[in-house]
Amino acid sequence: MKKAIIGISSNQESQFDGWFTNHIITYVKSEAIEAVIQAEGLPLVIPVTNEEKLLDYYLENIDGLIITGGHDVYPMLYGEYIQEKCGELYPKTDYYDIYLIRKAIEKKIPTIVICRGMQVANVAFGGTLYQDLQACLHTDIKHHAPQEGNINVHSLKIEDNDSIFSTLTGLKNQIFVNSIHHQGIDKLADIFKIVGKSEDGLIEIIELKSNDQFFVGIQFHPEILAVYDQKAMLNLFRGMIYYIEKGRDLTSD
Ligand SMILES: [Mn+2]
Repeated sequence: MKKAIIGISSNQESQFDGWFTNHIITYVKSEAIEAVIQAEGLPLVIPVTNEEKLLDYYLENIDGLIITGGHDVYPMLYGEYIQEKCGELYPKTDYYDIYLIRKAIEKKIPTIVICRGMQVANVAFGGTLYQDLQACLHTDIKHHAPQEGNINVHSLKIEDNDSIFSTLTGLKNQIFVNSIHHQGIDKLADIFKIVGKSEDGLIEIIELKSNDQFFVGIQFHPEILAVYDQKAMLNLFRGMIYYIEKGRDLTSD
């Protein structure tokens, strides 16, 4: 049986020391790849490029897409100047992610956008971001807990128990999640609906208002929780692959 090919977006970073000093490294967090493998999909890392024809070729050949985390989104893309607490920017990945997300939704490719992936999806459709949660939202919740990536550090209220997220994970009402972010969604783009919020009101799970395609946006990191043995989160990735396979004629492979 042919496996579902899941495109995984990558990131780039300039190296200032070590073996690759003065080189640019392309990377993906291993848990995103591992979650797809555990869900029995075939991960295909998509290189960072602004060559639209090349990205189109990837989009033609993938069955599903995962947009992973990375740098902060360039504030000019949502009409703001850079504020003091804004983090490191890398505009090349902004254009790359926005191109992939817009095309994936247009082509109805099943898509999960994670962390910065959800933020950049919101920007791609006209939404805005908090450049720094402590500075903008004055929250007491520990959203930036990078040392505890495999631990659930704050709660979320699920506002839509019939969402794709709740249906696939079985998680409803109140859940606990990890948190490795300092930015977040401010104004939500019109095409999305809120599925889950943290106690301070920050949007942490979104889906499309139109229910005719598979799209889930998540501010926390289900791929890390999935590989740290949280079955419910692995079921999100399994569910995407099941959704893809159900729609394909598997007997022809
Ligand atoms: Mn959070």
